[in-house]
Amino acid sequence: MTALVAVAIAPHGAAKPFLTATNYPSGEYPSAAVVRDFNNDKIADIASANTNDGNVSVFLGEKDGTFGPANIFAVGAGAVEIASDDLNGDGSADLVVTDGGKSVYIVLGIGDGTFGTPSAITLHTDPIGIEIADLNNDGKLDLAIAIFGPSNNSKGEAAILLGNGDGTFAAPVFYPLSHNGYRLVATDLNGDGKLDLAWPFNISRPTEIVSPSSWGMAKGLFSR
Ligand SMILES: [Ca+2]
Ligand SMILES: [Ca+2]
Ligand SMILES: [Ca+2]
Repeated sequence: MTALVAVAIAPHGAAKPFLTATNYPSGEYPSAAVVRDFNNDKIADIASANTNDGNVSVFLGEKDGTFGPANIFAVGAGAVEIASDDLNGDGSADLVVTDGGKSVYIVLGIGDGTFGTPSAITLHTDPIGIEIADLNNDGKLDLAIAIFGPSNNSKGEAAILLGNGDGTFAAPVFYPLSHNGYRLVATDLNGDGKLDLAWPFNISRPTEIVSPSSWGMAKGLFSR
């Protein structure tokens, strides 16, 4: 078991201008985390994806900025990325987890900090980065998943899964990317009111990460 590191910011004017870290035990290799209010008490909570254990640790926030012990539940063979939003519109935050293998897991929140049984969506290879957004402007949240190819020099894909508004999704549609990439973001890049996708390229191509002009931009992707 390894630790998810949470930081407490030193009070304004405090003598030490450093952050103080508190370690909260999580699952093995917590590779990603998301902050959201999972028990609807208006206090931020943390959920971490624990890669090697294939589970998620949920830490409920306390009023004093500390967190309770992890509530851990299994998702699959791995858990490499995690994102959260209210996928079914019931007012409680839900989770999306990728396993880096072949699956994306949808985990609906109960609203008290616990979660239902994960449901798996199978993709053909290596789903990693997750973006939750209403990509087609129908008022229902959709998923864009960064599909990492079988090697660093492979070309990746974006998998688009349109939401049904109830926590289920239509079959994925795959769009080939010009290069590989771990993550993607959805934002309106050309100001036409429609979300576009952008992704930094593979870490083996560092100059393309630091220069925004070299990001792969999918303007008009969804009109193809
Ligand atoms: Ca909370
Ligand atoms: Ca929900
Ligand atoms: Ca939608």
